Amino acid sequence: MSDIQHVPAAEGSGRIGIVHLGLGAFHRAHQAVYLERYRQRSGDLGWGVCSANLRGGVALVDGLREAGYRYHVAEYAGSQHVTLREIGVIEEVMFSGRNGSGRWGRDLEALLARMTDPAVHIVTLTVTEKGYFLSPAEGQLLRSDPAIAADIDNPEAPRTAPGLVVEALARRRVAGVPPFTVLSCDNMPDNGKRTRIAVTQLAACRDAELAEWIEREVAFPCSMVDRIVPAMTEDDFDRLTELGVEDPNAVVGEAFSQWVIEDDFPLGRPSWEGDGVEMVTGVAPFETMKLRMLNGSHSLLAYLGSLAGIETVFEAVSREDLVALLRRYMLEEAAPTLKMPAGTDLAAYAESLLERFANDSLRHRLQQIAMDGSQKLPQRWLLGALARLEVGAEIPCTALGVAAWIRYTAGRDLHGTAYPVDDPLAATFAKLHEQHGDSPAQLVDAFLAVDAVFPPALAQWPGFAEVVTAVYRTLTEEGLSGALQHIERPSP
Ligand code: NAI
Ligand code: CS2
Repeated sequence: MSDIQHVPAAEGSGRIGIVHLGLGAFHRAHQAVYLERYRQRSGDLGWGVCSANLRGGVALVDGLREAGYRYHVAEYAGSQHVTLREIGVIEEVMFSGRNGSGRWGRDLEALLARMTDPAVHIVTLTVTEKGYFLSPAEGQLLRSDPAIAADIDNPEAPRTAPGLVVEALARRRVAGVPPFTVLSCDNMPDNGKRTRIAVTQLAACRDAELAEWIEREVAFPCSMVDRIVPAMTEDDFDRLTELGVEDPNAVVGEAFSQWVIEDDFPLGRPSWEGDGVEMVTGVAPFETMKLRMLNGSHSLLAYLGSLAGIETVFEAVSREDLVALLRRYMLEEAAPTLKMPAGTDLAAYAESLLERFANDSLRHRLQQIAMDGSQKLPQRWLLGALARLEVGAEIPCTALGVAAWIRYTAGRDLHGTAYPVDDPLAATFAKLHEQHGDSPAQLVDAFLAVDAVFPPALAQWPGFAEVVTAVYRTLTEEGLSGALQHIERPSP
């Protein structure tokens, strides 16, 4: 490493104005960095963050408390340049999940009190797609999910993110405190609108008037978030130690970062446009572009690469055939489905993504990206694929991706090596493999019939199941290289 830049945290502590749900790697390396930069630039200490974990992540909460709420973010621009930032803007951390003895809600009352505090004007979320408890394809609240059912039965001691938001808003309403703005920073299409649906549908289960008040009074702006922040590995910690950073709460990411937000904050917000945040009136085109091009490519690499025993994104894009697949997917199957503002150069965007994937300082594990496929596929591939089919185009790359994902959910790669399938629907998928594993055609049909994932219009599109089945066969019989060559052949 030839160029290392150190940036200390702003001096002093401030007032908490934001509560964040989902204290994971991404929040620490994205939102917290923007707010730290805002604090340093403006000197305004009014937008400190209380960050909470609701499910897992208690060690990080306790670790940050022990470390006096300071941690580091290493931003790598390739292997020659790294910026080491100290972050101090997270000033309070909480854990409201299940503790070691199985009891829920360690800091729950303190968290709800903080969310009810009139000084808190924004609640942000990165709880992963499944943390909203919406059916992935239709975006409706999963009322019968056990966690949501528990929040319906016992709304004052919520366990889910939507449950916490509903209870906090209910308490603010009773106390005459105006509602905070709810800002989802998860990789979902229309993430604000989806969050609104989760929150209002859950509120309606307890009190129709509360649901109407939320619908009327609460702002749920959408946002597009982008920064590649892989889960930390031992190797990452070792490299930080070599750079003089001994920090168990540190996180690494790429230097690139983007945040586009719809400007709808009735109680105010930090003037973070000075720190690179793009405030817009409609975020949808950017969100869809990022989901279909970046995340769609990521998912292609995740399932195809994992099946072939490839470990990281960097390793995957070291293969020319996979890079060719991504280019073709992005330019022929994703870009034509996007309606971008004039002047957007999608070919240049595709190339910039390939460059970012080739960052040799990140160990972005394909198995991490492969997680929760059922929650990710509709917005990354399936809606775009349907749009292409509707105009008579072919979708060989997406069909290969779908075949690879189906095969991936068997929990064994093409060499027979087993891995855990981490997905809320993993048990359903295991059963489908058990029942139809011997017949690719039946297996594909059974998967396409899972309407929580596949929009019926796509599943029933004439010929779609056949294309997926054919490429599934090639993939399992001839391996990754065979399947990639197969889709390169012009159609007869
Ligand atoms: P992480 O694994 O470090 O953290 C996951 C967070 O989600 C933890 O705080 C965990 O407690 C919480 N969570 C998981 N399931 C939950 C549930 N059912 N209910 C409530 N909370 C739950 O992951 P990371 O990197 O922080 O990513 C989280 C999300 O951030 C992603 O799913 C994505 O939507 C978004 N994101 C991540 C990027 C990245 O490169 N890591 C980039 C862009 C967006
Ligand atoms: C990845 C994303 O884990 C995944 O599914 O595709 O988290 C990706 O790294 C980010 O969206 C980049 O902004």
